[in-house]
Amino acid sequence: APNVQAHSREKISYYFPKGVGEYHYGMLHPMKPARLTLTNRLVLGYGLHEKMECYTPRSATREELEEFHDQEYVEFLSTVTPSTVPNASFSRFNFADDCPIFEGMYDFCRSYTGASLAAARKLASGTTDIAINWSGGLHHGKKGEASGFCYINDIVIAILQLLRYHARVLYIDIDIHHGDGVQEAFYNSNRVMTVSFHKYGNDFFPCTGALSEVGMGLGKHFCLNVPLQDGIDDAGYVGLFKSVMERTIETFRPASIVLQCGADSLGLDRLGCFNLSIAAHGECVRFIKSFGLPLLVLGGGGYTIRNVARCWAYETSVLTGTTIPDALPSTPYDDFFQPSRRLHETLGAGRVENQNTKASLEKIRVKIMEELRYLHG
Ligand code: TV7
Ligand code: CA
Ligand code: ZN
Repeated sequence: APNVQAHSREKISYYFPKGVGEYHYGMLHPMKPARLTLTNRLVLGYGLHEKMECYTPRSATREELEEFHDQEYVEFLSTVTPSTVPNASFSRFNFADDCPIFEGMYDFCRSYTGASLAAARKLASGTTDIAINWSGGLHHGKKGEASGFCYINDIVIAILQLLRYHARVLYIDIDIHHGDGVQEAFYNSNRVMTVSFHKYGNDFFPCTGALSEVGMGLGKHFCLNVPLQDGIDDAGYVGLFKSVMERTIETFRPASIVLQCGADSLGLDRLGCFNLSIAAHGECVRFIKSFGLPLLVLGGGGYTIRNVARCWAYETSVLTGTTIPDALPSTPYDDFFQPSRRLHETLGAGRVENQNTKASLEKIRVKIMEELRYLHG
């Protein structure tokens, strides 16, 4: 029989907020919520919804946003509109080109955050093994400030929810940008370990995430950063990822894992400069799933939107343990996927020269293994 479902297959829950793909940051802005509609279409087109429990989550409430964010900041977010932008608040809360005030911005934030929170609650209650929210993962949001396309940090809010039930939570971030907002929120905590893989150097945003940032106070050694250079390839990235994450999970022994799957680490991304294939990105997800811990899977960056949708649809198949054909299903958005209409499009391997050498990656690996030895206590 095809697709053996006999023994202990994990339960997967999928959260897609109604209308989340219909918001617009502005025509020239690289963040396109429409990629979420595209992703959801591929997920449905492949029939993956039949392998999961699908939810249309409610939006987060103001109180839920204030679990992490300053009241004044949330008040500002909830009242400002494109036509009522007060100049002072503009600089105070860091609203500028990266974080424009667009129509429905507050509802957009409540929508993706509601989904991450519902997913976290489901995991905490032990009634699902894996929960997916591709609209979440906005890792730059700060307590009282917007940053890097992110206004509300749904990840921090979801982790705070998990911490009510779980002694230790591991956060992993494979977006090409440093997960600074999440790192900062838990920098002093020994209950949340944050690990980010990212491009570092030459003023690449947000310019944090050096190897030397390892946490402070009680949180010292509970933060890891893996700074990488342009053009990293599948073998270099996946090799380092597995080796670092295996040891981290073994030593930190988390009760649950939150995985931010930013797809701007793929080759050919509009803002990125790595060379990862969808298969390699998905292999990182498969590896984390293999530990069998409660897992919250979130989206994040990703700016070549046809590839973002391919990547997250593929990762949904990985998480549900389903083999899907390389030929994309037909959707109302077929034009987006021309000319190949294949899932595993070649993402211009070698477009960006690989500045990472075997030796440079090995040096990072050794440094991190040294750092992880402090965790044993
Ligand atoms: C999680 N890179 C978010 C990643 C956030 C990256 C940046 C842009 C950008 C913004 C635009 C735009 C852009 C072509 C690209 C120092 C600056 C330079 C604004 C123009 N085109 C995530 C944030 C990063 C906005 N910001 O991790 C409107 O690129 O580098 C910067 C800061 C100052 C502000 N300017 C860019 O993936 C979701 N922004 C076009 C229009
Ligand atoms: Ca990252
Ligand atoms: Zn990013």
